[in-house]
Amino acid sequence: MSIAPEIPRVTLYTYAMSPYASKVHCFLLYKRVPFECFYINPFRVREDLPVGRQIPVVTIDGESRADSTPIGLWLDERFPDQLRLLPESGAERDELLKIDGWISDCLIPSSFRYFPGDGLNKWLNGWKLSSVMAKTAQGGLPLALRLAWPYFVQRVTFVRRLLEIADDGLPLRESKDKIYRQFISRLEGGPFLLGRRAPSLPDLAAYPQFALFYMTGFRGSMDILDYPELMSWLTRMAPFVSGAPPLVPPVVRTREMPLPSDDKAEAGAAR
Ligand SMILES: N[C@@H](CCC(=O)N[C@@H](CS)C(=O)NCC(=O)O)C(=O)O
Repeated sequence: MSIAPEIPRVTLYTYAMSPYASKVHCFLLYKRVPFECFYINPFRVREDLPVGRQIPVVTIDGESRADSTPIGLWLDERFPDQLRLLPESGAERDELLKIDGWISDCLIPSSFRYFPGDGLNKWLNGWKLSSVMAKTAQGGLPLALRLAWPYFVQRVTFVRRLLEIADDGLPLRESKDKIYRQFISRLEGGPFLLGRRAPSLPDLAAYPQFALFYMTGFRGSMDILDYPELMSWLTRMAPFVSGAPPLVPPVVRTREMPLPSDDKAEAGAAR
């Protein structure tokens, strides 16, 4: 009698709007690994997170790892028969990891500045963030805290650290233009980053940094529409990060990302 192989139980501990956790969410969707999301309540991190104090954490059959990029490398090790996030070795792997480094150390800190943004947007996007948290985090958030969120979030230590990194001395719109063009230059004219024909770890790390804010309706998120190369790449990426659980839960989704007109053909061609 043959025994069917056990499917490992995979859990992603996340916040719906965490740029780092959403990287890992896209890794799992791309690899088509079945998983579930545990949306942490920011006031229960110590109690509910299996290791450490930072989101994301992934648990596979009781073994837990933190930190988005090391989690990606671990997923390739643990699920070698699924699509790979990176080539096993070689110069291309190193170059792709360098781009991921730029995403983690430059694009993501900048997102913490661009969303909320300046002036009135700081408040409106701050409330948007607390509303998404309240609708997704286990146990929700008390109303008083939701109202104070735009003030409170800017004072959280790790957010302050990221905002310092993001401060390039430029006005917000110019800074965004610079960073978006730097991203486009890393496509090297190709369908995917580094001019590759298929997505890899940094494509999956970058996708949510544009899509999350757009799909949840943050003010300023529609600026991506001014960059045709960026929009074409986002459109090509969409079929690779479809699936369940969705990157943006329906309860907080206000817009859809564009899909290729013939998405199956495009996804098939690139694989
Ligand atoms: N290097 C980590 C950074 C993760 C991170 O900063 N996560 C934030 C949420 S987006 C967090 O949990 N911060 C809490 C803290 O640093 O105390 C990664 O790539 O996963």
